[in-house]
Amino acid sequence: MSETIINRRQIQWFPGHMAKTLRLMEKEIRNVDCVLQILDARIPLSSLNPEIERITAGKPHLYVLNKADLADPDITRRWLDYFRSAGAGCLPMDSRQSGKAHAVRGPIEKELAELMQRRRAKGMAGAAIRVMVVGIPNVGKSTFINSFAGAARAKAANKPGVTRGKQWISVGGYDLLDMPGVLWKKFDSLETAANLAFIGSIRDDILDVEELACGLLSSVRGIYPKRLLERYKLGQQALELPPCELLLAIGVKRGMLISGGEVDSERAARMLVGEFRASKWGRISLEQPPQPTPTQEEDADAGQNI
Ligand SMILES: Nc1nc2c(ncn2[C@@H]2O[C@H](COP(=O)(O)OP(=O)(O)OP(=O)(O)O)[C@@H](O)[C@H]2O)c(=O)[nH]1
Ligand SMILES: [Mg+2]
Repeated sequence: MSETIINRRQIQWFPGHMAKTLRLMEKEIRNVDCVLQILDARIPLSSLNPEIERITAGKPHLYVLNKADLADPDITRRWLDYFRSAGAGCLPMDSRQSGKAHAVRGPIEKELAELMQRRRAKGMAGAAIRVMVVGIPNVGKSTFINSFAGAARAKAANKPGVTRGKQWISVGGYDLLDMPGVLWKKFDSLETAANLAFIGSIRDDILDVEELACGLLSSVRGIYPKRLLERYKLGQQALELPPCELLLAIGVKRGMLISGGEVDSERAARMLVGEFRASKWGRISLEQPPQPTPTQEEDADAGQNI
């Protein structure tokens, strides 16, 4: 993966307002009963923010694999197993469906059973459950809250950085705290950075769109080669091309030429990234759960067969 996906000019995916959000989170965490970390179902690990993990570690935690409608359903099932086998509450979600977010009520109330029991004993059974909704930018936190509320109570739009301050939204015995999206300072790998860029969590204006498109092609052709060939009516041999030549071949197929017959590679790149994000390539997961490591018994069994 190229290092230039994030424009060399200025690596500014962690602007001042994100540091401010982390400080706000540190303060507000004391005022909530539990945390919902919204992940992107297409990249559950790349979208899991280690800073959020650190700040929210002391509170009951539930993971929501949002935009599951865009992800490969088989891989999402494997991710659910992965989180659950690690003892973490986790459920898939399409937050664009009004009311669907109510699916978190059961798992939250199970997680908070003791707290609710204590409240009942004190005659405070009616007290609202306070939930902090956190995650990376553009992952769908505000849309999730709107789905829970059954109405457009929080501002949501398809670009990172829409929510700028905290907002409490009260609905049906719950107080939900909407927070601005936040990334972290140092990504552990270029792959993580690229995945976050592909799904639109890093502002596009600091990204090089052609590098972004080439990176996306490089990633997707390894996992879903047929989808690309079918969508852009390419022959099998196109898969042998380096990603940036594949981008040009797609530009030619789409008639995106400039004077002199050259391909308008920037336009082709924008089209590609836009089509991926709009799910025109079908339901795609860019990340798969790590393979389970064999247990010691399995190792021993395997040893007996040698
Ligand atoms: N397909 C699909 N789109 C979703 C889903 N949830 C949210 N979206 C879309 O994702 C975009 C971002 O949604 P927001 O709710 O504004 O995201 P956010 O996490 O609040 O973003 P910031 O406030 O910028 O951090 C919008 O275009 C939503 O319609 C989902 O489950 N499926
Ligand atoms: Mg928001």
